[in-house]
Amino acid sequence: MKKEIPLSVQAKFDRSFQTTGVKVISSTELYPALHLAGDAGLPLLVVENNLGRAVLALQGAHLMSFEPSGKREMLWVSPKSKLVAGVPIRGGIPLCLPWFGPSKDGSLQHGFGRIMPWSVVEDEACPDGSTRVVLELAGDASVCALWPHAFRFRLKVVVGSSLKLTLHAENQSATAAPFAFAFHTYFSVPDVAAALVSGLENTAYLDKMDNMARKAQQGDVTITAQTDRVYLDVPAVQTLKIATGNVEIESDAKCAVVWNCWTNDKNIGDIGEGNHTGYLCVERCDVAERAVTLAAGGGYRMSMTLSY
Ligand code: TA6
Repeated sequence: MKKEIPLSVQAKFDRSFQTTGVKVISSTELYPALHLAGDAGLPLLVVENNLGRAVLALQGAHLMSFEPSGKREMLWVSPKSKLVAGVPIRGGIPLCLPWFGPSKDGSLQHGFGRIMPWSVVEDEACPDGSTRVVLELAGDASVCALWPHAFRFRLKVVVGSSLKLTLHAENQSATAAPFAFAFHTYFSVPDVAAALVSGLENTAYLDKMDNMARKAQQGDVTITAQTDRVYLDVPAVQTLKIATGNVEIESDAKCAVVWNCWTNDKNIGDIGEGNHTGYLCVERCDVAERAVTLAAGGGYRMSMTLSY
C-alpha cells in the first residue's frame, strides 16, 4: 500500500467550513485518555447543531460519537483504543471497504478505507436544522496493490436528531472491481448480556463461530457467548433493545453482522479484559455472499439511519 499521507492536526485542510457548528479539533483534546504523552493526535471533525452532535475522525471518515440533543451517547469507543495514524480505531463506526474481512493474502483486514485520511468536500446547514457534511477518499490504482482500481468513495453524513449515513463508491477504472462494504457500528450498551436485537428473526445466517455453517435465527438475537454472524437478506429495520433506550437501525443493505467478542476480549489488546460487556456490533453491510462487483465505471450506494 502507498505510504500514508501524514495524518496529524498539522495536516493542511484545503477547506474552511461555512457552516456554524462544524470545526476540526485534535483528538488529544477530545479523547486525552486514548493517547500517550507526546502523541500528535488525529484530526476530528465536530458537527454540532440544536438537534445533535457527531464527531468523526478524518482517518477512515470514522464516526466516533453521536449524541442527539438530550439523549445519551449512542456509540462505544474502547477505552483501550489508541488514536494513532494508520491504526484502526476500535469502536464508533469503522467503514470497511472495499472488502470485508481479511484480504486474500491475509495482510489487511476490512479494507484500506478505514485507515486512510479522508477529506471534507462539502458542508451545509439544512433547512430542517440538521447539518450535512460529505467526506471523500479518492485515488488511482496505485493506492492499494490488493485492489488496483481508480476509485472515489464518498460518505454523506446528516447530523440531526437521527444520524443518516450514505456511502457512495465509484469504480473509475477500466476493469470490474470486487466490492464489499460495512458500517461496522459499535453500539454502546449497559450490559451486552441483557441486550436483544429484533428484526432478524427467521432470517438465515452464516455462523463464523461454527465454520460458516448456515443456520436460521429463532426469535430475538441474544448474546451469551462469543458471537460472529452474517445475516443474509434481512428486513430494513432492526431494533437494539437495551435498558437505556432502544436504538432503531434502518438500512437498504442486504446483510447485518452481529459481533461481540465476549471473554475473548482479553486476547484483543484494544478491547481489553472485561470490556466486551459495553458494546454490541450490529453492522449493516453487503458482504460475504452479498458482496458485489462494480463494473468498469460503475457504482454502489447504501444508506443507514440510526435513531432512538
Ligand atoms: O464484523 C465482525 C468482524 O469481522 C469479526 O470477525 C471481528 O474480527 C471484527 O470484525 C473485528 O475486526 P477488526 O479487524 O476490527 O479487529
